[in-house]
Amino acid sequence: MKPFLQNYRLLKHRLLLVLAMLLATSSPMLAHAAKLNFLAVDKNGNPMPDVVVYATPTGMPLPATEKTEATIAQSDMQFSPYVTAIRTGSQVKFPNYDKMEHHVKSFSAVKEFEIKTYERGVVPPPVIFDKPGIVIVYCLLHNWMRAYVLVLDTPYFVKTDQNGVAMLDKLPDGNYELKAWHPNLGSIKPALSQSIKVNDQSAPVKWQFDFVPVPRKSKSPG
Ligand SMILES: [Cu+2]
Repeated sequence: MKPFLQNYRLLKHRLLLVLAMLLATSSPMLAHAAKLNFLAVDKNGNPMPDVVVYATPTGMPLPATEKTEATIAQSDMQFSPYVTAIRTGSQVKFPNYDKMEHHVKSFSAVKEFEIKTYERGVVPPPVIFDKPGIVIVYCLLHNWMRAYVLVLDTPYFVKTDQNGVAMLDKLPDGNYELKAWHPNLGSIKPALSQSIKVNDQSAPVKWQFDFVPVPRKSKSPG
C-alpha cells in the first residue's frame, strides 16, 4: 500500500509539473510586448517637444494597416496640433474654429492638396494621406501658419511632450530601426536613427539633435 501511495504522489506531482510547463510554453504564442521610453533634447540639452519617434521592425512584417483619423484644426490663427504623425492611408480633417477664413494648401510631392478659403465652423471633407513621407501644410492667407504631417508605414510611433518625453508601449519584442524626426529637419534633412533590439531590458533611448529648435512663428503683434 505504501509504495503505491508514494508512486501516486509522484505521478500527481509529475502531472502538475507537465501541466505547468504546457501553460508556460503556450502563453508566449502571443508575442511579448515591451515598453520603450524616449527623451529628446536639443544641442544644449534642453527638452524638445514635437519630436516624432518611430520604430520600423527589421526582419518582421508590419501589422495590417489600420486606418485612423486625425484632426488638424485652425484655432487662434494657428494649426493645432503643429505636428501630426499618422499611418499611411489615414485621413485628416481640417476644421476651422477661427473667426477668420483660412485657405489650406500643401505643395508637398507626398500629398499635394488645397482646401480653398473657408469660414468658421466649416469642416471640409477629410484629406487622405496615401503615401509615406513628410507633408508641410500652409495657409495661403496667413504666412506664419504651418503644420507638419509625418505619414508613416509603421504603426509604432509617438510624439514627445513638453518635457521631450515619449513612450512606445505594445512594441513586440524584436529588432527595430528607430528614427527621431523634428519639423526643423524639414523634408530634406534625415531623421536621427539607430538600430535597437527591443525586450524587457531595453534602456530608455536619448536623442540629441545638433540644433536648437526655431520658435514657432505666430501672427506679429499689430
Ligand atoms: Cu489662415
